[in-house]
Amino acid sequence: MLRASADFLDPAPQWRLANEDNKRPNVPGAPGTAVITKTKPQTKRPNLYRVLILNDDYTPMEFVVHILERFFNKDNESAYRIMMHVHQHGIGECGIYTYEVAETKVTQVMDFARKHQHPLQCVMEKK
Ligand code: TYC
Repeated sequence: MLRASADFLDPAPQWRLANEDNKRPNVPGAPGTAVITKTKPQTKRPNLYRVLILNDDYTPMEFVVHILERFFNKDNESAYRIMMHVHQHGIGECGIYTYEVAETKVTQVMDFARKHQHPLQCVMEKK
């Protein structure tokens, strides 16, 4: 297809010439200064939240491993490693999620622990 030569001179879509929307006609070849402005990208990165579990003296190790497999989709090896990290350091990361997903995970873990009468604590923090 044959294209008008001006097509090749058009800036990329995220760029626009400031004089595209002013009163002066955009006369081809006319002298003047073209001010180019960058528009805001329309995609925003979501805020992310870490879901953490805390150590305690009573929750069985196997129960914590099960929580990590069931609610955080960890394989048995990763779940065991995270559980031991929490056991030894007091706190550890289960995953990183958007606000609503993180909140759901915290609720699921707290409800499940309470149902089984374990004092396991799960919290979220903004990254
Ligand atoms: N400290 C617990 C025990 O010795 C095990 C445990 C690990 C508990 C991680 C909670 O988040 C936790 N039985």
